[in-house]
Amino acid sequence: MIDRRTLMAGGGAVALGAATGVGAASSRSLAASARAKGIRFGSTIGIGNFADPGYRQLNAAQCGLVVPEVEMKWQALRPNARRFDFRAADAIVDWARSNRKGIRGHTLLWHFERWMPEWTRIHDYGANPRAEATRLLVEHVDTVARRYAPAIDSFDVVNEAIDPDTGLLRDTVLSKPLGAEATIDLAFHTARAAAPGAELVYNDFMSWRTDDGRHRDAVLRLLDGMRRRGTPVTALGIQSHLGSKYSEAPTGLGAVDEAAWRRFLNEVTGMGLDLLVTELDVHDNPLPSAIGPRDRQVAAHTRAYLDVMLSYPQCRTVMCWGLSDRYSWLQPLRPRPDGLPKRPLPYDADFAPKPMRDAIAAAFAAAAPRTPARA
Ligand code: 9MR
Repeated sequence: MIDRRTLMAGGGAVALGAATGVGAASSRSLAASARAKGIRFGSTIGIGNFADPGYRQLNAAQCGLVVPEVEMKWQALRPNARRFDFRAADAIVDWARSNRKGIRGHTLLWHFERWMPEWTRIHDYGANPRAEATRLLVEHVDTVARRYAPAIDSFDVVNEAIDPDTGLLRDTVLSKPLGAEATIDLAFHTARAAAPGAELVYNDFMSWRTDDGRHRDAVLRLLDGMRRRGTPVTALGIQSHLGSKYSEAPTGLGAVDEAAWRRFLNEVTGMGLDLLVTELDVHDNPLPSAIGPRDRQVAAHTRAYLDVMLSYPQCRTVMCWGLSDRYSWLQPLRPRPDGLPKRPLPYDADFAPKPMRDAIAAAFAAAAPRTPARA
């Protein structure tokens, strides 16, 4: 027979577990499970969810590392050519520091025209557009990296510079007068000067999918070129939006080519670069409506993927792109055909742990210990 005290204690643990993800079944935080192997675990927080105290508490309990979802992008920091607005980014940095979390910076340059602020397109670049584009880029990267370098030891310097369909470098209003390669190089050199001790990352969404070979090859060409030119990139950020591509697989999460993926990772690490999982989530549109089978497939896919990634001792950072299904970017942007809420993250919409959370913890438990990241 269970007495009242035991019941109360158990009930308390369950209630606390639902709120913080720290319950009887998962008493060790994901950050602690990762840390035991020299890995940093974290997630993105920011616009739309940072104001939720329960969600901040979940992040505080589970993460050793946070990354602002939008607040450090040009679109958020630069209302116009003359001014920076650091308020939203500072609020996250202050919260992370007071909770003793590491912080990643995302992103000093999203090299994708669509995500540059509108004013950059109507800006007067004057008689020497090359000089003005250089001035704007250097001013931005230098100001942001210098301001946050004391708190941030890892920056996504350049994000998504490649068109995955053509394998060619994109162009933006800044890179047209400078050339795409020169723009990317300048961002890295400027970041290095402003944040001498930081990990400098090229971040992109090439994946282990069978149909992603062109994107993987293009990333290798870019990294190899940077290495030959002496561009100070130190790591590849692998976004890891699993299962996502434009075309939906009719069933399951799409075919993966683990051998090709390992060849890719071998090439990247062979260049002396570290690996980070920067934006893990699972786009579950092609999976069944029923929650049980759906969650199991999401978890199995996550586990298989992390086992490959963590087999590389150069992989010392794993970040989810959100912790709770309530706040996934995929929810509004890629709705399921059956209209049901998506379940792409380790915690459900009420912050209760899901099988994906167990899969991440199990992958950390199975991983070999590694020399911790610099921070
Ligand atoms: O999740 C982010 C979403 O809230 C923003 O509206 C969007 C534009 O800033 O960016 C999303 O995050 C992206 C990240 O910065 C880069 N990789 C893909 C992410 C999902 O689109």
